Amino acid sequence: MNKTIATKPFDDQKPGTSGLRKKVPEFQQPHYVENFVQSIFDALEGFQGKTLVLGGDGRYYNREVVQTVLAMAAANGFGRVIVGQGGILSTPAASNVIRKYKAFGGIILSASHNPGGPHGDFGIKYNIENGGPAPEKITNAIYQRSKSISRYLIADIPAVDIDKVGKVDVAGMTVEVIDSVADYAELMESLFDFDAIRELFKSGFRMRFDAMHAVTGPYAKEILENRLGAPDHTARNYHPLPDFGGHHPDPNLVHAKHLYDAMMAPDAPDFGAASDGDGDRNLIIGRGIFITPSDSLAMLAANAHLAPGYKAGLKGIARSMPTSGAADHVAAKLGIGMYETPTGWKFFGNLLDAGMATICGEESAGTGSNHVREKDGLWAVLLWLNILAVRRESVKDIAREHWATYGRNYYTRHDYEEVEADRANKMVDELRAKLPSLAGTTVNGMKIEKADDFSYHDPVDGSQSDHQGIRILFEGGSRIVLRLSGTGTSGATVRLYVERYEPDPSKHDLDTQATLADLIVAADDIAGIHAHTGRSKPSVIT
Ligand code: VG1
Ligand code: CO
Repeated sequence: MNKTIATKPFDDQKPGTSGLRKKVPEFQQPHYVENFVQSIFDALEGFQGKTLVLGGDGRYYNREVVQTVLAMAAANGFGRVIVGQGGILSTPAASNVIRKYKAFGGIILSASHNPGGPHGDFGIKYNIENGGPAPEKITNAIYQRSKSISRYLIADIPAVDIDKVGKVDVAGMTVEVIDSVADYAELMESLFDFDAIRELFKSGFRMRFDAMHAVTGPYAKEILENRLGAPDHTARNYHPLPDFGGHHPDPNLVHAKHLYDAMMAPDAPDFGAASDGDGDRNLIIGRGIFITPSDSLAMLAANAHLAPGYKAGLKGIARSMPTSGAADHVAAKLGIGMYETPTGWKFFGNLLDAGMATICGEESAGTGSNHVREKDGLWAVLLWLNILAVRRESVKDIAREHWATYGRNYYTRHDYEEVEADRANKMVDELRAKLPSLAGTTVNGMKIEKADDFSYHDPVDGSQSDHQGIRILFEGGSRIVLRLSGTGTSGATVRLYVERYEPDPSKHDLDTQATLADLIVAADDIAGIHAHTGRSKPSVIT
């Protein structure tokens, strides 16, 4: 039986860079989840009788919310829900399932790289029929709806068994529980030369993949060890845990420091990688060398034709604005289009759908292609493996040769986390007010060529997104970018992105922080980061 429950709006259900993210106790408030899910459904049209895909990264509260969404999808008139077994689907796997089974859309339960557990973070995100995150037009409609919602619809049903693969009828709707890994593994086999990678492992090549107790564990175990023959223990921390073992499932040099240290040791394996909570990010470290995500995007783009799925070449490359320009040099050499979008994967969807871009990436360890409409951590790892299997060179040699060919974009990001929101906003407001007067001035010995607040005009649907990050461009091509995070759940996170291009191969072995020190000082001179935030140094440097 379907019930209509009266409710009152919450005023804070505005989706951020990637869905609605809040602390678990906030999601546990009565009606909080239901209001947001109903707001999603109310913002959509034409899903009666159609299919919804549902899954999450297995974090705390995942299983409870899966049941709520099932009961609400039935009451709202969906014909079928495809659920990952145990409520598990990595974000890229969910994107694939939406596309493969021609679903109307999907709900992904994840707060990605944010910590989990009873006091950690939870998140809900809606993806559209192309498998990608809902564009701003829809996320804005969801938010508007959440501010006026007065009722939600829910079926009065017992909990559905989501642990057994198979189909059941639930209040007139079909619930189809699928193996969480199989479709994704099959897709990866269609893109990469698994025989060549198997040979690579047979030759004694060793890798370490750290799933960080998050969703990629079962995917990595199946693909790397079972299908590609990598030895046992290649996948580490591969049991997904609701609280990620108490760790922060963000594969960066702070939270995956153990992997970094192992890769810098004398007995390091050939290749190291890690992924985040929901499986869409990747960290790539060769023996003795960390590859920045921006460089990884450029190196993957330059070598993608070595993998069967990309042997016809790339149509174009897209990167988010704060991502370094390393990939731009590759696009220029290949003579293909290069697109610069705001932060967040939702902005790549149109370019991928229109066939304008084949590979996309973000500096935040996100890389992906037109095979799905999300960034994809294991995909990036497998593309690296395919390239290594063909080239049979070390990661370090590949990087060196890449920089010698294209020049090196030294790059770092400094995050100031959990800053008081008022102080962070004041800093950005003051900086914005200063922008028109900056061009032509000299800061810390460097001349500013241009300063603006990035606006994106989508070339496919013509939509406009303003205030996407402040850019200060110096003469000679160096730049600093500053923006506030849209994924945090407490206070504000200030992100400072710093970049300098170095064409001279004799200067490709320098320390990144030292090389960028003058720009980092300039950034503080211009924005007053330390004075405004009250912090003397960043919380995370990547
Ligand atoms: C961050 C990253 C951004 C990424 C987003 C979602 O956003 O900077 O590049 O797309 O997280 O990644 P923000 O607004 O905090 O800078 V994930 O792995 O949450 O899906
Ligand atoms: Co993620």
